[in-house]
Amino acid sequence: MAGVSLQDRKSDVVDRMVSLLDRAADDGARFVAFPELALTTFFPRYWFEDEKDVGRFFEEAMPSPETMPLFGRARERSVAFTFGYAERTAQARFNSSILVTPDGSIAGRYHKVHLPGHADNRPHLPFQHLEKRYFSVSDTGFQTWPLLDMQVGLCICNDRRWPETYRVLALRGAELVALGYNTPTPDTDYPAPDHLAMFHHLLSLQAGAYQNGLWVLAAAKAGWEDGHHLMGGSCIVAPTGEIAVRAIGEGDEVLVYDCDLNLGRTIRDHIFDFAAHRRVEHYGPIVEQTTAESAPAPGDAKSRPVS
Ligand code: CDV
Repeated sequence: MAGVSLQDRKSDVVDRMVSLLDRAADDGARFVAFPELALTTFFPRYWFEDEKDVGRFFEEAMPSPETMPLFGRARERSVAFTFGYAERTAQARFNSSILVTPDGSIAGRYHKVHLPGHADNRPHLPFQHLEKRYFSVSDTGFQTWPLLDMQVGLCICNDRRWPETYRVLALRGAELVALGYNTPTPDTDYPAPDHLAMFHHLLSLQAGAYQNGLWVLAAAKAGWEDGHHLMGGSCIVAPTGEIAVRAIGEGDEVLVYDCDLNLGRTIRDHIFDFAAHRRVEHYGPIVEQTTAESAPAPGDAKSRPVS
């Protein structure tokens, strides 16, 4: 999807989503993936002092009056879909995505695990990344749900960079992982050559797909929002790690691919046959540590020899 500006009405954004869903359904799609925080601009780039200025970005009910037409059209077309939005519950605020069945019921709900950025105000930056201010860490964890004739897992944006995301979803039976993302360019927390942003995005998706033998659908909110740029690169990645289809531009665009679920089975029954080859007795630090042990200092007795 192209960007959504601060002035855009949610109902207009939903109209765009309905037309994209129609185009996908016309091309034979049975499941449609939309981006993270699809209904609004990527508001975590802004510091809002006053809580009342933040409320308009959040939904308390889903479907909401504005999103009802999307649920309705998907039901008419018998298409399942997923999209991301900012959710306020009685307890907390989450960066959420939902999985909706072809009959319009919500089969799954995921709250983002990996929240990038910071919670404090950094007004010196050209834009901020305040997910840690506006959202709580997930209370759902990574889950999968049966949908159509497959098992689907959800994650959101920054989650796609973490190998743990795909592995947990694969262990929970995912055959397809759908995610949306808003990736600002440049990333103010990580100044790096421009070409690395797309490379790291695709590398993460392709590695996650191959190492777990599953399909990955990645949907960007891309292009310009209020003078800020978001990276494109929406794509569908096969369990072989190959990109099956990829967006060309940064506007509203439909990518359709006929995903053969047996392709993943070949990988999971052989090179990544978890039951035969995983060695959990050697994976302890993955769940016991968040930080890496420090490398030995030069001159330390344990120091590695330098050749
Ligand atoms: N929405 C995101 O999670 N964006 C992050 C940026 C901030 C690094 C991403 O991983 O793309």
